[in-house]
Formats: sequence, C-alpha cells, structure tokens
Amino acid sequence: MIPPKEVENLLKTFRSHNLDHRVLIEDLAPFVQAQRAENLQKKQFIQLPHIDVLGAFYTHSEINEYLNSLPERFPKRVQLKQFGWSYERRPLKVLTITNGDGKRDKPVIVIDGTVHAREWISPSMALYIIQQLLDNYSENQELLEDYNWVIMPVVNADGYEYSHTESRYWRKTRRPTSNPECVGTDINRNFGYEWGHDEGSSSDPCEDNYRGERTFDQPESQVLRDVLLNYKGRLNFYLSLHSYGNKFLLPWGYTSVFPDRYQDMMSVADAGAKAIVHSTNGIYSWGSTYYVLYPTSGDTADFALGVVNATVAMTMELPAAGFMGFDPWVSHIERLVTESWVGVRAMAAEVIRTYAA
Ligand code: 0X9
Ligand code: ZN
Repeated sequence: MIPPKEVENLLKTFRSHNLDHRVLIEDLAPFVQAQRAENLQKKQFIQLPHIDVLGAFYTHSEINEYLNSLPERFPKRVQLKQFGWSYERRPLKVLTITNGDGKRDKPVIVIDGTVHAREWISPSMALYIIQQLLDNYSENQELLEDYNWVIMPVVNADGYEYSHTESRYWRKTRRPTSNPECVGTDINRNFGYEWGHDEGSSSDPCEDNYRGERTFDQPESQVLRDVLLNYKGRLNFYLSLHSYGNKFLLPWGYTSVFPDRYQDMMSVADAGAKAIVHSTNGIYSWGSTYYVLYPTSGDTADFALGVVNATVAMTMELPAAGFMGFDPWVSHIERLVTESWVGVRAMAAEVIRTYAA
C-alpha cells in the first residue's frame, strides 16, 4: 500500500529493476469506509456494557465499559485492576479470572492483545477468551482449577483508537517523537531485554518498528512490563495476540540462538497447531521468531522469557483476513476466534498438564 505521491517513484524503481507489477486495489479508502460503516451499523443495537463479541469490533472505551461491568456480574471470579494510563490518558485495565475458590498465588497465564493498533482481531480474541472462561465456565473449568488467567485486551489504547477514527492501518503508539514529522513507537520493540540489538528494530522514528529513544519510554510498555513483573515466579504461560500470519512465535526474536527451554515451548506450540489443524484444517507454522519470521529486538515475548523468566512465552499471529490481512469483516470474526480458541485452549491445557501446580 503506498500513498499517491509516491506512486511515480515506485514505478520508476520497478522499471529500473525490470520488475513486473500488478495493481490489486486502486484505491483502498472506499473499502475502509465501507467496513467502518458496516461496523457502526452492527453496533447500533448493542446496549453497553453488554457486547456481542462476534457481532462487531469495539473501541477501547467500549471494551473498558464491558470490563467494568464484570466485577459486579462475577463478584467471586473476576478482579479488574487499572495498571496505568496511556500517553493520551486512557485507563489501561487488566482482568484476572479465577474459579473463585479463593486460593492465592496460583500460577498464571497472562494474555495481552492490541500491542499493535491495526490488528483488530486481537482485542476480539482477548474478549472471546474472557467470555469462554466466564460465560462458558462449565466447559472450561479445568483451565481454571490450578491456574488464574490474567487478560489485558488492549495495550496500545491510543493507537487502537486512532485506527478506529483516523488511520485504519496505524501500528504504533501516538506519542510524538524527536522527529516532528513522525509519531509513535512500536511497543513490540520498546521492551528492555536486548533492546536495540542488531537489525531487530529501527532507530528511525518514521519507521513502523521504531524502538523509541530508550527502553520503556512509552507509558503503555511500562504498564505491560509492570503486569508481567507482577507475576514473576509464577508466570507459566505468556501469550501475546497479534495478527497476521498463522504463526506461533517463540523466543528469541533478537538472536538465532535457541533459548534453554525451546523444546518445551515447542511442545506447547505443537499442541496448539495440532488442535487447530484437526478442528478446521487451519495451518500454523511455529518456531523461533528469528527463523520463522524475522529478527526482532525489544519485543514483549523476549522480555517475558529473558527477564520475567516465563516458563513458556509466545506470540500468536492470528490468521489474515480482509484486504490487508489486518482488517477482517465483521462476518469473519466468528470463524477466526473460534478456530483460534481451539489452539489457545489446547496450549493452555498442555501448559497446565506439563507444569502442574
Ligand atoms: O513484528 C512483530 O512485532 C510481530 N509481528 S507483527 O506482524 N504482529 O507485527 C512479531 C513479534 C514476535 N516476536 C517474538 N515472539 N519474540
Ligand atoms: Zn503485531
């Protein structure tokens, strides 16, 4: 996708390298508009704080309104905590789900969503997981017997809001940088483990993988860091929900060397991939980020393993949909989240089976 003013340049580059090309979509804007209209129309009959996860995409404030209603609906089973604020002062909330037996200090599964603003299936998936654990408890009880689940549906609240209102394919935060022309830092390059290592991130504020001026200089990264550190010693599974690519990505991102627990983590990814292919024929690939995707440095999974000592740390790239991969239609949500839940549930079960309390 390129802006009109760069078309001439790109064509020149293609010509000078003798590259063939084909235009897939002449102008994306009308499609983005259509999706936006569809989503708003679907939400017309939603009565907050009630939401229909499969029926629309929700904004950060709508998601918070839903989360805020949960402690009253499930007084024994959920706890909602605000861990901080985004740069634009949006409250960042984290939900803990238990089986209500009151046992303290169980090992935890921490799941985050929406580190990257445009990856809209990610918050939907986080909400679907919450509903599976709360509203569909009878089927998922064993997942909560010896484990608590800690879920943060929206990390990058400002970027996510911006992707709803201004720029659908925005990825980074919304904090200005040293370059007045360019806004935002990639939260997934801003974490303090091997930050800035080699080619895994950019020092250029105009790039989509800009790492920031220093580690944790984004309030949103600080909040997620504090959530993870809060569970140090009992973080058995950290899962970061992204899109897209159908991949289970394991540390390390910053180096081609494999971490000590690599094979154990591979068994968990294995369980997820097998469960998905069995249920829907969905094909995932899995392995270290460095090999399966590309080098990344300063990302959340490397931090969860390297600093917080998580037993299993993983980034899940949910399937592509829509025009750009990041932009499923509302009608795609159900297929995407039900398939992904099969994988998440299988991986959680594998972690619980292997690392019994
Ligand atoms: O590049 C990223 O930040 C992630 N991919 S995305 O297309 N959603 O932007 C992948 C990061 C994976 N890193 C680790 N698992 N260590
Ligand atoms: Zn992402």
